[in-house]
Amino acid sequence: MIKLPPAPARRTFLRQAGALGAAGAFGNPVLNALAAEPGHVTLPFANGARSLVAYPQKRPLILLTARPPQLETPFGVFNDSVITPNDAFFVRYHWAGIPTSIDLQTYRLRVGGNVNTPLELSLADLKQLADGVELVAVNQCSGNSRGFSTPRVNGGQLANGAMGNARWAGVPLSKVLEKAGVKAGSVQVAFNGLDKPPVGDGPDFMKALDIDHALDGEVMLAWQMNGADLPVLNGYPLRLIVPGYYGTYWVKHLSDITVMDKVFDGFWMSTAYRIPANACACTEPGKPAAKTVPIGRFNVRSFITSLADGAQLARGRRTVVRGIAFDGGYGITEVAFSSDGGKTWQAAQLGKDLGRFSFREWSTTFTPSRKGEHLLLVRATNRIGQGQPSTALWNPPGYMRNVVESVRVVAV
Ligand SMILES: Nc1nc2c(c(=O)[nH]1)N[C@H]1C(S)=C(S)[C@@H](COP(=O)(O)O)O[C@H]1N2
Ligand SMILES: [Mo]
Repeated sequence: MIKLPPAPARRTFLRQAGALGAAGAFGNPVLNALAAEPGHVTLPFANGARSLVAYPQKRPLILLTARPPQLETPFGVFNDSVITPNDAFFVRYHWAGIPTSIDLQTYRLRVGGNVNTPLELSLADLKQLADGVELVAVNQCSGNSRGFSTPRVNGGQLANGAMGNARWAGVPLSKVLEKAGVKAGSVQVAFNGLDKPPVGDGPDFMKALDIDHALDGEVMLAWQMNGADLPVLNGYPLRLIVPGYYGTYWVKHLSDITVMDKVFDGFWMSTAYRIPANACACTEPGKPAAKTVPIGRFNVRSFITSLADGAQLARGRRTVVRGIAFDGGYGITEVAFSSDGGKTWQAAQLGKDLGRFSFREWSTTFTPSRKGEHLLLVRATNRIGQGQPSTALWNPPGYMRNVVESVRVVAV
């Protein structure tokens, strides 16, 4: 049985986080640059003051809300390693009714609906059902970076830390559906987890995938993350992995899989997590989209991780600049870097390829030839030629931000 202790009392976490801060936050220059005072960070937008709070199985992370727990990864973590450690991985829930203890003796995954043989599988059954598979994949919240939207939008005011890259281990969803026997005429598969809205509060968090997507052999049921059991807050004992797709589909504490003979019309598909049905998934502020569709694959993103805004460099000295790039699964083919605000670009070196759903490391060098400010930019391109816009696209929920990112450094 895994038991989730209550979140630390405010005083405890401030003390813990404070001790950490005194030691220089994470010993990481990027994070330190953001740390306003021990145990706190100030995200670079209005009302960006946040506490760093250590939840069970987690190092101190940026607290967005306590009930439900919503934690953002301090950006410096992405410079430490291309794989996001489990204890630093972001946490997102919609309802405070999250499972606080899960007993593997009684835990069952139910597979039902439009199938020949409904199943009730223990985690042990599931592990024996098919050969295990592993995949490195990015999980990113639809609203990652929402706090930068201008004009501002409603929703969790996140900086760039509602994403993470992990090696997931489990079985393909297709194997489980094949075992149950999907009946002809099936249209979608719906997924539910053990968390519940507080009584009378609203619709249970459920998501659905089209039947072909669910059967594609890529969508996974994962019980491990980076070689360990899933942290409770990341979906113990089992979660859905939908490679290349926004985190909203990655249902945690998965308990029910229902094959549907019609389109699933639950709130979290039919009303929430929808984007304008146009090529940019964007609208003019004040002009609602005529038509919307469920959010889908990630667009292309890239970040400089090794230098924080305001970092000082020595004039004439060569500096290695590093970062990460990723997309919705076509694979990053090119990363370009500019040290003059986008007037000229140079190709960066791509790092080791951990698969087309993973963060891809990149690096290049920059030697500031004059004193003063330099605007560093990075932009990536994927295998099908998708890139990043140089001015931010906007939509009412603040989803899918992927503007070319910039870091202002000062040469002295
Ligand atoms: N059971 C359950 N699964 C869920 C959610 C939730 O509220 N409940 N939120 C989803 C959303 S919107 C995101 S972004 C991811 C976040 O995954 P993480 O908390 O492991 O980082 O979980 C998804 N899976
Ligand atoms: Mo999300």
